[in-house]
Amino acid sequence: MKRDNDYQFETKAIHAGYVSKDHGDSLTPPIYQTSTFTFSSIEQGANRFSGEESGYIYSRLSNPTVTILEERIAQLEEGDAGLAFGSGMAAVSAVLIGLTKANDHILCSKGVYGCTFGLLQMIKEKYNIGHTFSSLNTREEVLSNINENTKIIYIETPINPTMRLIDLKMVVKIAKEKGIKVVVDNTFSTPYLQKPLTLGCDLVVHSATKYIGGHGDVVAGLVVGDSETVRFIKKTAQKDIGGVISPFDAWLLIRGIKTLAVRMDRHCDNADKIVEKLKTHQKIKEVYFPGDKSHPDYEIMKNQMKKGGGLISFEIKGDYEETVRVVNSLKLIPIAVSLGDAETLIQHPASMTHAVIPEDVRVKMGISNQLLRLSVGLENWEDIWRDIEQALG
Ligand code: LCS
Repeated sequence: MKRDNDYQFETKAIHAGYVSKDHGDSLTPPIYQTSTFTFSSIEQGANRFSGEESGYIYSRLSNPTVTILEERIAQLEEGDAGLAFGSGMAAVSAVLIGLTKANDHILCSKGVYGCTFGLLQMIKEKYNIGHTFSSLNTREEVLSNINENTKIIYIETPINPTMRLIDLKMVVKIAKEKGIKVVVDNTFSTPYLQKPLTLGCDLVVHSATKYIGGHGDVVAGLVVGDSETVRFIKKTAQKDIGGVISPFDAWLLIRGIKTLAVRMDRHCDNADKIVEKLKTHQKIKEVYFPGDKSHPDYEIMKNQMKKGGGLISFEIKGDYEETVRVVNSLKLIPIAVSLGDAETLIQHPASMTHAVIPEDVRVKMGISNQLLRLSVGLENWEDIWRDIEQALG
């Protein structure tokens, strides 16, 4: 299907970016499992390298299966162009390194995935690209943390794992006045629930390992934005650094995306039901879920997300030992990092995904030793709840 903005999300998820007659009439996109492409003559090879003739050269530069994926995610995020990577961190690092140089500054949401935190530390130490964490929850808070070297405002919303949200329209307004790019990690929401580019943000990044793939069988990343910026990132921070995706992994994502809308609806419905149960259980101290009316950012959720998502964080009443006891008593729900899979997964951010963050910083970010993160899967919600209830008991 060529670009047709009249089609709805669910239709684009299945057809966008693929024309079967260009691929031997195959209904399903083929896996072009090849490292390189042949030229009919030395002149053609030279013309492909110079860009005079379009066409494939070598799979680190581009590959037909990967192209289908890139066009599909671009259409779903409503951006001009997409770029696929071998992991979410390859995508995040390509954007942050590609759009900055030494002495620049990144303003970042107070709370990001642990390895993004680690990356920010590393580029500060090695290249003097500084950063500041801010709640970004008021105009004053955003303005007071911008300096003349700020090039990027980097946002997770919902934030992993505190589940706080950031008002993207409010941040975009300031960023546009100051000429700063806004980059949103849309991993938790997916374009089905939230489309940052339509709110004026400049780039979206994904750990496609999560809901986009949806089946826990691939590690991958994606970037979407305007053609010029995406081309620049490809040239400066993908082509020569090399964090590309394999054709097979691209194919797994194309397959996963077909069911994104139906999966997200089920993840969200299941999460809504589990939250209601958790909230009334006497062993639960606090539940953090943006789809819940009592969440401090519920109004932001209503404005910029379709639903609350499939992730819930919560704290158990009692100490760390009690938290350990509950988690180790689960029978159905695996203890595992990652999220967005068919299987419900539980993890302990303080000792797992966010363990690299020093304890004092981590606690200030809202990640206590009692905090657990549940990625609600696609199982029958009553079975999920039965397992949690017996573990709490
Ligand atoms: N951004 C977010 C919001 C993430 O949650 C992750 C991984 C990444 C980027 C990096 O993506 P990756 O390279 O792993 O594809 N988050 C993980 C998590 O919460 N548990 O395990 C991995």
